[in-house]
Amino acid sequence: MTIKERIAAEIAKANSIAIVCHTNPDGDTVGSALALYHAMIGTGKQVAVLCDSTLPQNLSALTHADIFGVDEGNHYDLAIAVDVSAPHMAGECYRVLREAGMSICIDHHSSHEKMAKLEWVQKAAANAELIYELLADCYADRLDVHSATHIYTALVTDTGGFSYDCVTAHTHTVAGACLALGAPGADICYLHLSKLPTRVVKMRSVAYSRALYEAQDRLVLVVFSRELLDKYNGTLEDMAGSLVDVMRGDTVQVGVALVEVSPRQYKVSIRSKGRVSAARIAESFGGGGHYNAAGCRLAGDEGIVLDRLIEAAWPELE
Ligand SMILES: [Mn+2]
Repeated sequence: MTIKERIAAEIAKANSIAIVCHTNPDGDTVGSALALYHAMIGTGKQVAVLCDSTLPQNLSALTHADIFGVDEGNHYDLAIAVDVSAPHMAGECYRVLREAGMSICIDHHSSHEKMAKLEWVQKAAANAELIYELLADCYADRLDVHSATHIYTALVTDTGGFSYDCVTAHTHTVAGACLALGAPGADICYLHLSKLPTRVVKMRSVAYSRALYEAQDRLVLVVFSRELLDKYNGTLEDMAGSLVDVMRGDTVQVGVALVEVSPRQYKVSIRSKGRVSAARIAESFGGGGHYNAAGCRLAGDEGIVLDRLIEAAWPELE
């Protein structure tokens, strides 16, 4: 019996099933969960899809997205975690996994921590690649435009539009199968990779036009001041990806975005390229993060905050 057949056998046995996503859900955990849910429709089973946090706007348009709920203390015969790399990533929903009669993890993270009785952990660019394989092998009649859209959304969002190192020929094979099933590839890419409210595009243009380029254009700082945020109803959510455009600059090694969350209080996002460390800059102000993507908080007059950041970034530049 393959691992996929074992999973299908557990699903067949269970009457009540919970599919569990990770907190702060992304396209991969949501797409994986909904494609799996779609495979179970019509089986007469009672299936819940659980997540600790609410869905981001651009994922709530997916078929079945309204099924998402939070843990209400119910008991399930079977709980299946998708794209959940560690118990804490399930948040409160970890209880469901712990207390279910049977538990399964389907995950693609190399850092995966065992948390279920049956584990299918396999390296892939997106977890939805595994879900596709499960559906193709065991629920082929449930592979249609809906599940293909779920899976393609997961692939696109987890790979930055197939642009990351982790993308393999298999990723593209699955993507090709989804397109053949009718997934609207171009629409999915626009919705998840590029679409923004026009007011955000306008706000960013103003901020970019005032950006500070330092150290022979190796360092760029962008300020979203209170005045700018107020003018365009800017929120912290609008800031996701706000450094992508400035990091395109071929001389730029470090990009910094300052968001004035309240008067003279700044949330600082730092991005860097290659061996240049964004984390070290953030750490010098008590923040942290990943090597090339980090953040911290700073307080004070804009000019002084900028000077402190420039001073801290300078030694990191190459
Ligand atoms: Mn993932």
